[in-house]
Amino acid sequence: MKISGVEIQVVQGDITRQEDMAVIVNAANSSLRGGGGVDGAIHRAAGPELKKESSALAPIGPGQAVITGAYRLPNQYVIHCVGPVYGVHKPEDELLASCYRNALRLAEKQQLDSIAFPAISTGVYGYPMQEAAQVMFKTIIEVIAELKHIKKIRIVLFDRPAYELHRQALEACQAE
Ligand code: AR6
Repeated sequence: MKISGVEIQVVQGDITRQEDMAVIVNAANSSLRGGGGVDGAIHRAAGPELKKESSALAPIGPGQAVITGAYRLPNQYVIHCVGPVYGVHKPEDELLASCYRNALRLAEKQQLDSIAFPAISTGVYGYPMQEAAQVMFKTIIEVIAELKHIKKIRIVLFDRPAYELHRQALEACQAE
């Protein structure tokens, strides 16, 4: 789907295998030292140099984002966002929106043309996926008008139900 000249894609897959994307986004924690889920997969694929660079930028709070190199990953950069822990960091919708907004602005500042996101906060951090998907697409669509360099935004979902849910959420957003 194209909005204001930017292609928004929803795919099922692994965020560490997005060879054609300039930058991938990590759902990190404030220590930026790696962890489970997407964070673990990204650090494993990138190799130990990533942790050296990212942990030197820590701590960052919920809603914030920083950019590092991608090392052994097939991308140029990794943007590390810390999502809100659902029910703990409030207002969680604002903090989750900040992740997407800050990541897009960081990529834009680097003049990158493509960015891939996982569904931040929807795993260990417990954010209900339907609600999180609405915040994600609403924020992306709000920020799109600011973008000059980014031409492709890809949302990468690990499993089939998450993929179906996000496809429907994007269609619902466009219908509004
Ligand atoms: N590619 C794409 N999506 C994935 C992948 C992958 N390789 N692996 C998992 N997902 P989570 P959070 C999905 O828990 O909720 C870490 O320990 C997963 O199914 O990775 O923001 C950090 O260090 C889920 O829908 O991130 C933090 O401590 C989504 O990615 C904490 O977890 C996000 O799940 C962050 O929790």
